[in-house]
Amino acid sequence: MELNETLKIKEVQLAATVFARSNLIADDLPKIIFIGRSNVGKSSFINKIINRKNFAKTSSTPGKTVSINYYLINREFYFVDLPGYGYARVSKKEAQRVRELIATFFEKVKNARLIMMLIDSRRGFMASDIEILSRILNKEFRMLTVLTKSDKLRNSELVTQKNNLQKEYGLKVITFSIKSKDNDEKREEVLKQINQAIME
Ligand SMILES: Nc1nc2c(ncn2[C@@H]2O[C@H](COP(=O)(O)OP(=O)(O)O)[C@@H](O)[C@H]2O)c(=O)[nH]1
Ligand SMILES: [Mg+2]
Repeated sequence: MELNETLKIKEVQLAATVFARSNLIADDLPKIIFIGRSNVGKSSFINKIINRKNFAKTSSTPGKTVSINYYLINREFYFVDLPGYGYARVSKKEAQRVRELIATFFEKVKNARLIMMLIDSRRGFMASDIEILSRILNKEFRMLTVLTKSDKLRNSELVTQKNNLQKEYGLKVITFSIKSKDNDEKREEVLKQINQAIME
């Protein structure tokens, strides 16, 4: 496949659901990683990108997914769906378990090509995001920030939020809403970024 050609998602398989660090996938296939606070809209975003209705389970009960899900795409690379962090109503012990699982994942991951960090556009970066970000930036992973639920903000507010993140953190930022009419175009844009990350 050529660089810049749009990636086609032909096949998606749930390759693994991992609860313990000893079960993390250790192979060399390229990995596209999705991370964000719980309830940020990560499952909705992944479903849109892979074009499946409810492959990544969406839920109205935040803090439920404490596993790492690996979706094998076209038998070539993985989408890695990391557990949502920062949800106030889980126990301290559970929150700690999630942080440790994420930390171990980033220490051990092989061939991480792109990290998509999802941020609620109404909230911007929160303390728990910064904590995760500090781990990621240390490793110089390639990153794309996705401001989710953009339908909840006025366009001018969205632009301000986007510019802030770009200026303050030097991040590449896109906005996304499951309710927007342009999300097919957004999907194409994201697939292009993923393709580039895999090809390079
Ligand atoms: N208004 C709005 N709601 C969204 C959007 N994306 C997700 N949601 C809602 O936010 C809640 C959490 O979504 P989910 O994808 O399960 O988030 P996750 O916990 O990060 O995986 C659900 O009720 C979704 O319907 C969006 O773009 N706009
Ligand atoms: Mg989810």
